[in-house]
Amino acid sequence: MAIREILVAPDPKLKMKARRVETFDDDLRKLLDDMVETMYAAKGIGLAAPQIGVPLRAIVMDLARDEEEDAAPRKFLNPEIVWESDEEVPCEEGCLSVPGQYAEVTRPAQCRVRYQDENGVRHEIDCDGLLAVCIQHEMDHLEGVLFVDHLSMLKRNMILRKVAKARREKAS
Ligand code: GNR
Ligand code: NI
Repeated sequence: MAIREILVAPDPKLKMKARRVETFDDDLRKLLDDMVETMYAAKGIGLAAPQIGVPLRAIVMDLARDEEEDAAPRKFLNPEIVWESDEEVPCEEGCLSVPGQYAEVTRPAQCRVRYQDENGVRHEIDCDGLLAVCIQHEMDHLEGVLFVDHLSMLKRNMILRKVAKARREKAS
């Protein structure tokens, strides 16, 4: 396993549409292991492959990663939203690719997601609460969309400027 570098906005690779996973082999499972390790190292609750520069429709998630022993990483390949609620809820979101910045995003409160696991087996799950928020946030990454793209241009630019400034200060 290896910790990979997480790309930070405005990296153009974060804007690309990811392609479907077609081959469920050891290379894919190794990628997913690296994603899980990278997510834990960064203290995130989810990570999408494009965030480490891999343009594949692959997501890992662990909403309960506070207790080390209870580590229960979930893996979602080729996820598709097959239903979403009319009801929407606001949630304060952050993103490992937009470090240190948080803003309220409104999304459907519940959704049903069809996906494949790391062996290619198909599943469907009903999501609500933080799981619904996180899976929609991760699926956005597969379309090249960041949470800041859901905000007004004013708020988005303010956040992206802060990220760029923090980055310049870190580099110097
Ligand atoms: O770690 C993360 N926390 C989070 C909090 C609220 C809404 C979404 C997220 S996902 C984020 C990790 C990340 O950037 N995944 O793409
Ligand atoms: Ni993110």
